[in-house]
Amino acid sequence: MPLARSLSVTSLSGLEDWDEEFDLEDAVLFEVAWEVANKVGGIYTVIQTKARLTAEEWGENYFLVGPYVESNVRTQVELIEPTNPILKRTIDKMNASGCKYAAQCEEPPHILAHFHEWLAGLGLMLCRRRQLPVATIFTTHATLLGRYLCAGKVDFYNNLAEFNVDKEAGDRQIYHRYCLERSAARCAHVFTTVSQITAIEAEYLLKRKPDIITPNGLNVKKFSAMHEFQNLHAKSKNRIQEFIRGHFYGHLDFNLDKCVFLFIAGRYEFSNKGADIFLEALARLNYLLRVNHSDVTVVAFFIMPARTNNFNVETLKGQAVRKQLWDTAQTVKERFGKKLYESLLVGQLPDVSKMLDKEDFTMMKRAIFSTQRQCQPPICTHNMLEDSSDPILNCIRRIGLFNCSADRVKVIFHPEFLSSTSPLLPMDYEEFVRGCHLGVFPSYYEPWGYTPAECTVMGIPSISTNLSGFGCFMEEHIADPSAYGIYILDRRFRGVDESCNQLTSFLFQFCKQSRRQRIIQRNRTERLSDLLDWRYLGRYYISARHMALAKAFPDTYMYEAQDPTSSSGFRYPRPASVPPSPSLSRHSSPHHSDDEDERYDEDLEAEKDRVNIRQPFVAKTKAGDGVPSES
Ligand code: G6P
Ligand code: 1S3
Repeated sequence: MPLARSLSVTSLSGLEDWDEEFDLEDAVLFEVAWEVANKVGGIYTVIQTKARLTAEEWGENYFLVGPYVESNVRTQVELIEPTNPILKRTIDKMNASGCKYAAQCEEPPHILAHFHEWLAGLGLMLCRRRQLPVATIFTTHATLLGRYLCAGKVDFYNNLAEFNVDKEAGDRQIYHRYCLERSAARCAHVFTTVSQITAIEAEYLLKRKPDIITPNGLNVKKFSAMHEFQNLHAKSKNRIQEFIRGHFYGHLDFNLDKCVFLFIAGRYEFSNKGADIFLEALARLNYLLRVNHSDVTVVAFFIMPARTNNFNVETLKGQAVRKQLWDTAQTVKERFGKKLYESLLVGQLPDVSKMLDKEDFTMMKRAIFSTQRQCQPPICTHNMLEDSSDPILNCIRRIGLFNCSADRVKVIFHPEFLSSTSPLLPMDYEEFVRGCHLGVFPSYYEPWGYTPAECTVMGIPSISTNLSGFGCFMEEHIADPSAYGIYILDRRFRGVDESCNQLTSFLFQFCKQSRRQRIIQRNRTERLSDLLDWRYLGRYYISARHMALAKAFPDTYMYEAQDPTSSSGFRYPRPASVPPSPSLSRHSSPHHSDDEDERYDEDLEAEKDRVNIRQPFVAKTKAGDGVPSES
């Protein structure tokens, strides 16, 4: 029997060691998903951000397979010829005669195919059904039934063990899709999911416990100047403020400098993503800010795509009016400047009372007149196709947050993903997030949750929940998450009303922070980014791949699983400048000493080095341990 090739690393050192120690040259990796170069939701982000690290490991033997969508191919794909002759021949044959399996080649490579979600699951089942020599991995990013059950009025997490899964899937007319998902999970050599909470869900609903949890990472951008992300926040915030000036024209009776920008973004699943509880909490916050005579104004953005037929007139008009005021001010400034210049040229100080003439005043009066407005600033930026049944709009109608003057909380619903080419708010999502103060994601169903993770790596605090993969992951790895601007709402052990009160309290405390406290908190938030970097989290995918290869080709590969306790060594300590008593640090208002934070930074870096948080790894036990039996 040929000697089994070990796929574990012997030290927790850098990526380069992978290349030196493991020869994956005769193995080929296919990663198959509906969202390859096709943005629908979070899986696109997983694949897109992970690609660079995976390509570093697999080089030219890494292939992504997705749907052929002409517009996406044109904008996202560079067409090239495959260099591997076997693959070239295979692709030629496929092109010539449809998607037929061609493998009569002499020394075929070891094939590893990683399928994401039920949509790609059929390929996995066919590989197994036809007994192809392919190692398979199935990753589910959410279960179909979980998503459907949660969207209804079901106490999901307390009844996981009780569901009659076939009946529930049948009742919701998703039985065929459910069967695909369940079979793919059952057939795969290795089954993974994105978080512990979804692993439990999968065990009950798909009837297989995942072999490995593969949390989602991001490509963390590090700036050479440490505080560059703070400058970016200020820059992006200015642009959001410009938009607000236009949107609220005629009603700008609040201080923009004391304005706090909150946002929720994502797939439009009203209760799964927690938009319901967010709106309710905003109504309560509005009341609290009013009775406490707060000078803070909150603007809450809802960025969730719904069916529309374009921007509405009132919203576009707002930006046009703002632009007109700007142009008027520029014209008057130029005329003023010219008169000043002429006066200086002849050696005279100007007569200030004559610097603005009648024409200037007429121009300015006309501009001011254009800001007269009979209606309130709009809630929604677009014409909604289903306005009367839209859940966000209906909830706003019920709770009465209508952007009135007296309201301290204003709401803007932008039912389309953001784009830098928009005539309304010309910013891409990243710029927008950077300009906000707090991301609010109080999800009930959230296998991972990229939105709060994206906030974190940009140094923007966020609220997530202990029902989201991200929230649980942060709770596990950080001693005092809220001190770092990671607020984790309890939606697991509290009723809806109680959770809503907790959310209101988080928001109210946040609004009470001074600018300095917000700046300190953003610094702390940004320190967590290493934890969410693929350079660290990519190790779980590596481990899953090795496990699958070892299972499918035991004569060639050997998987050395890890002692699970050794990986959980890293935990961010409480920041040095937060008082140790939980009651004092409860709402994490950062009390501060610069020296303490500097010392803390040094300690933290040392701790990161100790557990090698920046490096990929696979630790080991004896061969075969941890490898599940065939299902
Ligand atoms: C960053 C900038 C500061 C700015 C601050 C505003 O830290 O570097 O110049 O004053 O953002 O913070 P705020 O929380 O009020 O938006
Ligand atoms: C799913 O997308 P979603 O927003 O429907 O997959 C994402 C990527 O794994 C995950 O972050 C999210 O929680 C899931 O819900």
